[in-house]
Amino acid sequence: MRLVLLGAPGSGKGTQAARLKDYLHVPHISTGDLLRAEVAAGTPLGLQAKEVMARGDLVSDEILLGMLEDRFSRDDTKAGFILDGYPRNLAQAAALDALLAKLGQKFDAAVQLEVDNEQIIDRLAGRAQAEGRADDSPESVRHRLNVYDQQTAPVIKFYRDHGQLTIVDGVGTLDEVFHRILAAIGQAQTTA
Ligand code: B4P
Repeated sequence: MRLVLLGAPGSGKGTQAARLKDYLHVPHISTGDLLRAEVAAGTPLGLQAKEVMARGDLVSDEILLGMLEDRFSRDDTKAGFILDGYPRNLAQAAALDALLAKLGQKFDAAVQLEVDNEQIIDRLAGRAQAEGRADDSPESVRHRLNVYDQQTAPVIKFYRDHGQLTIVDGVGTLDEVFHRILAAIGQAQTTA
């Protein structure tokens, strides 16, 4: 299964991708996690990304594509993947198409988790308290939501226009959202 998970910041992409990975036995590729690992390791790339992420802006397309090509060069992605946090603008959507075409792959579904802004602000305020992530400050969250509307919403429209989009209600318990995603991608559990 090759899945692209879309949704506003805090919509639960990372949370659900972690569960989907265990269920579908494919790697979870989170561009946010890849970037945070670079920041934590203090690499030149991480130093470049740190301020941009804290502000809530998007890190450059060039850096992201390099990271993604590197990750996709690993053998574990041949059986499938859950891509979380990419693409975030139309240039990245085109780059993803080109990368997958080069690898002779296509994704099976682009799933958008829909959550209203009020709920997102609440969730990220909770995570700010629990984890202290710099980009979960109220100011940065507001900015991230604007960036999402301006740059990522066109990607949703692009996939919708191409008949590749599946929308899932992201409000509910973690289990409820998880089972909605499985149903939407035709992988619902068939327990006796
Ligand atoms: P990401 O790491 O992608 O972060 P996110 O959008 O905040 O996370 P997500 O939607 O996964 O939310 P989560 O499950 O954690 O990006 C961070 C930054 O990295 C970006 O702002 C950007 O700077 C950079 N970046 C990443 N990808 C990039 C790209 N392609 N191009 C350029 N820059 C890029 O959930 C959030 C919270 O909600 C958690 O606390 C969770 O516990 C809670 N939650 C989840 N599901 C819930 C539910 N059903 N009910 C209640 N709470 C729930």
